[in-house]
Amino acid sequence: MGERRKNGTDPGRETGVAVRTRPKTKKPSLYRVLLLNDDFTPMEFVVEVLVRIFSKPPEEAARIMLHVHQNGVGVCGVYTFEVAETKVAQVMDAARRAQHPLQCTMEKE
Ligand code: TYC
Repeated sequence: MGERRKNGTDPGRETGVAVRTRPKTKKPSLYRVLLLNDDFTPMEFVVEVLVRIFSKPPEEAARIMLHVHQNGVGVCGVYTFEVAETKVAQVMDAARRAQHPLQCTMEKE
């Protein structure tokens, strides 16, 4: 007798059109935004960046800055791709304007 198949799964007639009433949702990939240490950017500037661009409370900003200072690299936040990209660009722009060599990058979590 005929085998029962889910809607839209007849192998010869597959159209690729979603037919589920409640489509499976896909969680967006997340990206870590990283600050890199250097010998020249003032500590105060890094703290200001973390407060202004990453919305960190001043105490947490100071803690992250010191972690980067001591370990060479640190996470300032985890965001979806476009948000992470925007934060990196904002940091690099602020550093360039202030003529500090501060570097910021992102990596997939
Ligand atoms: N190492 C810098 C100094 O001693 C401070 C610093 C911290 C720079 C974190 C960059 O991402 C950084 N002035």
